[in-house]
Amino acid sequence: MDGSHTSSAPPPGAGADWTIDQGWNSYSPAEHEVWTTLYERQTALLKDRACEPFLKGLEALDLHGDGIPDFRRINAELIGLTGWQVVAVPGLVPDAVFFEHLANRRFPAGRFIRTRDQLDYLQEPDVFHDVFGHVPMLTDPVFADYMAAYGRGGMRALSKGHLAHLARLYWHTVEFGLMRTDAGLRIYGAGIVSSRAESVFCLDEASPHRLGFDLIRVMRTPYRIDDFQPTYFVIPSLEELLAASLQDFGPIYEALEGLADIPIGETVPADQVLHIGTQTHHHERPGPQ
Ligand code: HBI
Ligand code: FE
Repeated sequence: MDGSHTSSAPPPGAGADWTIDQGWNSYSPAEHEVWTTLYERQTALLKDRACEPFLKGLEALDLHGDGIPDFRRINAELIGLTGWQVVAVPGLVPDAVFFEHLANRRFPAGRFIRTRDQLDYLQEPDVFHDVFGHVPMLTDPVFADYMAAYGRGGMRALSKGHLAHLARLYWHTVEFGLMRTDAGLRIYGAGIVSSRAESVFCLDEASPHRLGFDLIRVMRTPYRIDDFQPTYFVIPSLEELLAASLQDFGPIYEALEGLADIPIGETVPADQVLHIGTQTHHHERPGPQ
């Protein structure tokens, strides 16, 4: 989600940094029930699909399924683990606000939760996508450092006009990333772990390509916001992802100037191919061109 479309002034009731009080006491029983339904469904599915750091994060933060967690309780644990905290925001926030929060180890999470008839998909990240999807990985010190490095990189990219390239890095890792493990491919992307259908599609289906992560390749690859990803990028480890983010992006941006995007769903000879997908899912649903 690129929040650059949001207006630059925070909405009424929000701070200058767009944060609001979570207002945990004002959630209704029905809202807590939606969280519990989603939580129980996803945890049953993710046992052999999500990566160890994610599953350990779920345990460490005790995000068990009895309703929407109170950010204050999460933060009491999370800050001690990696210095991160969750802050409530009304919805998508402007790019500069988003990156500034990440650079300071604050994860901006929507406080609202989807309704029962939106269980399977919603466009804007709600508290389930943000807190169940993103926050458990922030208990891992390496990934926590990656997210802070990404925030700093975002602040720099804004000034250099390379935001689109950097957003793709976020999308193909933080939202839809896979990793190689001794037990096989595992999910670490928040957009996948918070989606029942995509948690299956990304690992089991022959349709999507699965390619080895390469920083420039990822930054040349547009992504879908309305459907499953046609291509998933696989990192060998969180350490390698962090190392890639800590290099100087100046030469990377220069190299990208002369490189065209790689059309969605296509592969190129330099790709490290783990699986060449049939692309049948996307051939049947061409989506916006
Ligand atoms: N980018 N500018 C901006 N603002 C957001 O709120 C935002 C984003 N990118 C990704 C994103 N939110 C989602 O990953 C949320 O789940 C955090
Ligand atoms: Fe997200």
